[in-house]
This record gives sequence, structure tokens and C-alpha cells, in this order.
Amino acid sequence: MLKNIAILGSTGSIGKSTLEVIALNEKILKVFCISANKNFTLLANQINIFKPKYAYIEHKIHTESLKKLIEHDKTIILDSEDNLLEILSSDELNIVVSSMSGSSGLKSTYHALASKKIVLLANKESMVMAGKLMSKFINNIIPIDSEHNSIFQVIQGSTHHIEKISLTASGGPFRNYPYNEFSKITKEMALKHPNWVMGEKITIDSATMMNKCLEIIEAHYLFELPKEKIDVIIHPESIIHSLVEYSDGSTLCQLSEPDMKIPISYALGYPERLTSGRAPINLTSIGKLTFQKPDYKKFPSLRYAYQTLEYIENQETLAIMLNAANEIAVDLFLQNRINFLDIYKIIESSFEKTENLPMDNINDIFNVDFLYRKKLNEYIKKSVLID
Ligand code: MN3
Repeated sequence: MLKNIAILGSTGSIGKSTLEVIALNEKILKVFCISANKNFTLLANQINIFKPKYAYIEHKIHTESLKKLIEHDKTIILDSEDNLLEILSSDELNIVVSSMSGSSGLKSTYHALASKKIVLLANKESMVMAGKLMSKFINNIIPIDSEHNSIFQVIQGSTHHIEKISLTASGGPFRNYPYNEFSKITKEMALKHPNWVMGEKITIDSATMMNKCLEIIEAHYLFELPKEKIDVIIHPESIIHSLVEYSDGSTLCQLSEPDMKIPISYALGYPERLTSGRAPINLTSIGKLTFQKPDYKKFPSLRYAYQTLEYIENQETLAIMLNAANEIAVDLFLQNRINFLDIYKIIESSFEKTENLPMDNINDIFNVDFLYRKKLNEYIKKSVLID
């Protein structure tokens, strides 16, 4: 059966890899709809090559320029977010790849789930913000975050007898960097990830290890495991993408090159396996794999995840605050307006600013997110972190 696919965030790193995998498997995968934030030249190229039925650019200022670059009439350019959401519930559509960066991905991801679509989830922020609501649709979510995808591959739908999962982490560019130099870390230094090529937001998250913090929360919801059963292990080579430990002493895992096309192709083909364009790893040429315990003093981010999960049952808005604080801090760091350690300072300050507010539907989540961002911005201005 031909699968019709929508890619939200097609010009980002995950979106581009998804299109590469689709091109290798044209007989079974078809691009139905693509959307991008503002990169209209790349979006136009993608439209010219893949001829999707629909396309959408979020920054409407670029809609006309986009239309001028399209060389055929097979694609309808949608002119509003509402139209995009309508297409996401179309009967013709099978799979939605949620690959936008940050909290902006939540609305369309949630809409796709509520429309009973299979969602391939790369946008971990939406799971962090709305984990409880999204859990209702857990059987329709296939993770493409490499760690969670590897666990998904291993457990085959059952968390029976799991003692613990260990999310592997490369440790980012500052794994061996002296802690007393952390305040001097620049944006350029932080944007150089040793193993993965990714967008700016997630690359900074990897440098602060906030990425792993968000992934712990993501894993909690995806696999319905308590925080005691979720661990992190540093594995600088990024070959093993996570470990699942069972009560009988067995540990299972999935190994591959650090290339997102592998988890993406697994998720697109599930339950079959497709061509990803990558060959299996060659262990004799890799030689050795190494592991370390994470350094909680250098990277307090991991602690934030456990702190959040400890109280989340009674204080559901905690994870929204954590995510908002991180997004605001990363944004300021990318603008060179705060230093690296200020990112942690902003996040740490955020914990005490949460309230116990009702979170019964998706709009409640947007309202809380809006309120918390306002609070955070006021705090940041007041505490002279920025001028
Ligand atoms: Mn990951």
C-alpha cells in the first residue's frame, strides 16, 4: 500500500533526511504535504522535486515568492494554518512527520494525533509540554528521536519486565571541557556537535545536555516508565542508541551509524524495514565503544528532568515551564545576549515560578505556556541578565 506522508518542517534537518528516505522508497512512500517555517527557496526546490499535493509556508510574507519559484501546477499552496490543519485530518493522509523545532510544533502535532493519524515524532518539545494529553494517542506515535526509536525497535510494544532503560548521550562538545571555563563558552563553540548535524536549537540543547533532560521526560511518557527506571549513560561514539535492561539480567540495544535516516526509515516503514541509504556499522573498523557516567555537576540539566518528573503528577505545568525557560534561554544565547551558564540560571529560577493550573485540553497548555513566558521574560529583565 502506498503511504501518503505529510512533513511538518520539511526544510529542517529531520525534514530533509525524511525526503531522502522517501526518494529511496518511491514505490511505497509518497509526499502528500510539506510545510516550512521560512526557508521558501528550499521549500520550492522540494515542491519541484516531490510534487506534493499541498504545501504551506508559515511566514506568509514569503508565500508569493514561493509561488513564483514553483515550476509545475500539481501543488496547492495553502494560505493559512487552519487550511494546513484541515489537510492534516484528510482521509487521504496516512502519516504525519512532526519535525519542527521547539514548542511551535505542538499545535499541528496534536491536531494530527487527534485526527487519528500515525505521527512520527521528532518534535520532543510537544511531548514534554503535553505528555499527558498526547499519551491518549500513544499507540499512534512512533518516535524518531534516535534514542527513543532504538528503544521502540527493541521493546516491540511491550515494556514487560523492563528493569531500566538507559538513554545514551554523546556528552556534546563540552564533555571534556573544564567546568571553570564554562562561562566563556561562545555560540560558535556550542554549535559544533561532535557526532550529529542538526538544527541550532537542538545543537545548543546537546551542548547544555538539556536535550537529554527533555528526552528523559519524553521517554517517561512514550514508554510509560517512572523516573526511577530511566537512566542516562555517556557514550561518546553514538553507535549504541540506548539500552533496555530486563529483570533477568539481559540488556538489549540497537546499533547503527549516527544518521537520522536510520530511525526515520524504520518509522516510515514500520512494521516493515525500508532502504535507509546507510549500510550497517562495521564493528571491527570502529574497534571500541566507550561509556561513562554523566557528570551532574557540570551538567545540572539531567537533574532538572528528575526534579520535574518527581512533582509532575501534582504540578502538571512544571514541564511547560521547563521547556519555555529553556527555549527562551537558548534564544537569548543564540543572540549573544546571555552567557552559557545563564541558560542554567534561567531554567533553575523557573521552577519556583510554576503554579497549579488546570490542564484539561490543548488550549490550557498554550495559555499556561504564554503566561509562563511572560513571567520568565519579566524575571530575565529584572535580574539584569539582559539590557
Ligand atoms: Mn536524541
